[in-house]
Amino acid sequence: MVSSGLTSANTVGCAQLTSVITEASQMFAESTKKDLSLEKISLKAFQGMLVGLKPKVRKFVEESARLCQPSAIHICDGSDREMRHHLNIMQQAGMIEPLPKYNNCWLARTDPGDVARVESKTFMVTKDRRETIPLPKDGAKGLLGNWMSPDDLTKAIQIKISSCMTGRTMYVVPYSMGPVGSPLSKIGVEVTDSPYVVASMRTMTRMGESVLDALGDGDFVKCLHSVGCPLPLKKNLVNNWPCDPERTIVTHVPETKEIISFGSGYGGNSLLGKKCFALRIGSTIAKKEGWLAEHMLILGITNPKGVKKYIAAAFPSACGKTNLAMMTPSLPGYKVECVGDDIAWMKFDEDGILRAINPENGFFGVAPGTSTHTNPVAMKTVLSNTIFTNVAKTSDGGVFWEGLEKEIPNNVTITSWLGETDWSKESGKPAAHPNSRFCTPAGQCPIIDPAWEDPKGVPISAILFGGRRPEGVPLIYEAFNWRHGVMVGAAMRSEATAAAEHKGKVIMHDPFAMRPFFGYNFGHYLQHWLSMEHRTDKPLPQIFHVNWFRKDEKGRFIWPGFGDNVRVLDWILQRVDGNDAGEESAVGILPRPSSLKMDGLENQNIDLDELFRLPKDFWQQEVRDIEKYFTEQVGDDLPNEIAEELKKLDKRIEKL
Ligand code: GTP
Ligand code: SPV
Ligand code: MN
Repeated sequence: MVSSGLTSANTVGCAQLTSVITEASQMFAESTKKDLSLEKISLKAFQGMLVGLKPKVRKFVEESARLCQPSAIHICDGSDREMRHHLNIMQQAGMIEPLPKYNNCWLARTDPGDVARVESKTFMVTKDRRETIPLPKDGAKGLLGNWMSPDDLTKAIQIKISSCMTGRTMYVVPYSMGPVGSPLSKIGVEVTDSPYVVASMRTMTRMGESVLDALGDGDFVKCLHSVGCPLPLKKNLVNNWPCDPERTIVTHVPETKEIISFGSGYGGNSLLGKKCFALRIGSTIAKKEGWLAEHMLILGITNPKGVKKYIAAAFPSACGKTNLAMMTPSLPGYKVECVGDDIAWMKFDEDGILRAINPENGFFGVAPGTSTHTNPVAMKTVLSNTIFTNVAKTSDGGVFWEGLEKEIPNNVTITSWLGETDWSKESGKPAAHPNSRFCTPAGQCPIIDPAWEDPKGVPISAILFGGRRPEGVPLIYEAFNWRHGVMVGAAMRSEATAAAEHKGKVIMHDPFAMRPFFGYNFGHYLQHWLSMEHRTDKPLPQIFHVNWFRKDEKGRFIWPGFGDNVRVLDWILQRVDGNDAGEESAVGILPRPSSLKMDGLENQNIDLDELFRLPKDFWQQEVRDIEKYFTEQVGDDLPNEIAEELKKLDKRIEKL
């Protein structure tokens, strides 16, 4: 695994890792007596273009092909014609079907064993374990990511990926995270045997020829993805959806900038530009280069006076990022525009202003709960050029999911995501999978921000943290300062959702909404966030914590949420403006009475006292839980500043 003898000056006696893919393909070549020449593969496909690739990309593609043994290679140009071709292939294979009610929309149904990210099978690979995860203490099981050694990676993947594409086409997907050519953008090349992944990457990233041109012979993130079902099949597919859930593994090597994902064709497991590159590998690059790669939406908000600010917000998976990013404000005179709904790359510009780009090009949004009432903008966005996955369909060629009950014609019948015809609510089962999603081009969003592709990014005035907290956590509070804000991010917790394989609604720690996406040791990540204070002489964005999900004793949400969240954003704008709209509390700065605009909600009986109540016993327990989490999970890697901030919180709560 480790290359012999070569020691680079900046790795202090530690040999550099060689490319896992190079090594695996060499080992495969040595271990088999087969003819691994590419001629017979490439003649069937795009020989001319393979020859036309610049040396680094070509080497990667050829090594991947030797290792995975596809029967053809297709180098994607990113054109409309090519997209139609891939949709055709999938339709013929029975992987997708058209949704004639809309324009160029499609329904894919996965194998029910392949419906969400598999965090337990996702690994970061470094020589030193501590680089990836803090040492858990007191016998605790580490919950801040999974580490694997380079040697174990070789063992884990060698057999799985050797010949894994036999009989299939290997697609080569060159893609840019961020506008092509922006100084904030980064390039990846994904080889995959899934046309679904190709079509989805075409929507979610800038993909194709222009990216190869921008890349030249430069470095890129190498992404190898396989559904793990070589032909002929060993067992029948379910829903014509190839995957191998029992053997699924998703691995990342920051040092060599490689991602290898095997066995799953869905979501963050397979669209490797998203969580794998933009967050896991991205956060390691950001650490080195002095910027931030975060699981955050970015929105622009204009107040009735015409003043516009940009806000970034980190909520865990399925906790409201897409909805906030596309919000239709219920207060008159406000306008929200969307820059991104899931990921933000943020960097200081030459003036010391923190600016953000959305590295993505599309939305991979949660379907259930999306409706013309909750998110009319998303509903308009998905009417064309969208691939829906694991939603239900209606007999008139449309889609259905939980939350759309009032929006489908009376006379239609519903087929559930599992293919049950004549589905009804009485079955007691959901029509759509809770993690069913739409994959739709961002440029189609009716409120996409005019600056969403600005290569410089947009200036960030406020950063929000939040989660699903049924109890105790107020609707909004502001951190006293940056350090306190970093502690608030570190202490984030939320109810588990269906976006990953967790069961039930337990409250989980999810610091910075990044728990499943940290590319390196969370303690070092905190240090990196703290260091932002010293990287600029301009004011940093103000930090806030929001909770749309507090419930009453009957389990009902006590805040209307969605478009009414603009009332909270309005208060944030007042604070950013320096208005005296807040008062100190034990947890942070709360809105002064009447500074939260409630006009128009008079008939809804909203219990503001309950929304902002700080129960002493709850907060004492909260501090104890966070302290335990920090001690057990982060241990010696916890920065002192964070431990001190938690102590200060504890003291303030004592006085409640
Ligand atoms: P990922 O794409 O997994 O990262 O999720 P996300 O953070 O973008 O979450 P999204 O906006 O898709 O919301 C997930 C679920 O939460 C949907 O079912 C929404 O309807 C629901 N939701 C979003 N905002 C609110 C809110 O303000 N109040 C309530 N009650 N539910 C909300
Ligand atoms: C999330 O889980 O936060 C998502 C969906 O955005 S996935 O792309 O599958 O990670
Ligand atoms: Mn997400």
